[in-house]
Amino acid sequence: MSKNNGSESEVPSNVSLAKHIRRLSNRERLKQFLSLFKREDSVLIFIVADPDSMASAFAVKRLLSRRVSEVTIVHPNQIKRLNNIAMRDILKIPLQTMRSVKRDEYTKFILLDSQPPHRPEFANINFDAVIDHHPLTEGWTAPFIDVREEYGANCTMLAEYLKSAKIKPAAALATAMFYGIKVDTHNFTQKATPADISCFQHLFKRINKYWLNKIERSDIRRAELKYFRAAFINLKVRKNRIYVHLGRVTNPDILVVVADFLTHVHDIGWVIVSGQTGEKLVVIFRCDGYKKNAGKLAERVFGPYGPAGGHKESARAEVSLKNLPAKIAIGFDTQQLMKLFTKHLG
Ligand SMILES: [Mn+2]
Repeated sequence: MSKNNGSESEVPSNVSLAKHIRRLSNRERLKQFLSLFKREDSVLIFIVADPDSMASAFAVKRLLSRRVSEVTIVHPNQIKRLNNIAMRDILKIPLQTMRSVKRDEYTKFILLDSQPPHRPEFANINFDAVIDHHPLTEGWTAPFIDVREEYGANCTMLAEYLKSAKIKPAAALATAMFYGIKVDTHNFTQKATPADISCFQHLFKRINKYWLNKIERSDIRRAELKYFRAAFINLKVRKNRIYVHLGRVTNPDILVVVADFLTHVHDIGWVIVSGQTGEKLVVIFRCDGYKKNAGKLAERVFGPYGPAGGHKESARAEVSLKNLPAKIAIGFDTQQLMKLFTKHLG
């Protein structure tokens, strides 16, 4: 199965295997996947923890629950986002760090929502199955490769597996997959297939909306409320634009939360929020996108000093304060932030 046929001998084997598995019906694909496992197998699932990958792992654990002796989910990354911590805890997704698990106690290895070259931690693992929706990478192979990059969410693929296995997900699993699809498709404003939409619709009647609300809203640490006070005290409005520098922040994620909050203000076209972590100035850009381009503005203003850019409606710059002109960098505040923009925005 994993061998190329003659005509494709130039093509790496993972490409033709992925092609082969893509052509199968959902039922055939499920059958092939399940045929990898025996009752006595202990299965280790690897993910880079985010909502889509956690939901995918949760689904595979359910799929294999009565078919193998054990399923453990591990991740190499630290889970920092509060929404993701809330998701793990509220839905009781059993996750362990990669370091806490002895790999030789397991007989089968699965990688979900990622591919071996994506992380150095995955490079020397012989995966039995890889199920992912990122563009197919080269230089690796596995007995089972299901990579469909057009899918908005990886857990949509797993929802198809569950459906073919006639498994109706309980509320926690349904909520996990529902949230995973929402996050990875940015509420269907980015890459999404009809399969993502139909799966989303199908899951809707099984989710717990209270859990979902709590997960979606949990994005502020109690200790971070002080940054809102700083924002209200320091913000300046000029020509429908809000500017604010929040000073030192322990985690730049709070800049995004404050910026997103300020976009709710009526008649405001631009929101520019900055903060300092270490010796770096992080600047978050938000605009309504109408005849505006946040990514281009970020590049124009901060490009000369460090990495800056993004999309039409949202962008980010992270520059070393040392790189800014001294008269701006010293005692950087909201006024200085505004000064940087007047040249470009008037
Ligand atoms: Mn994903």
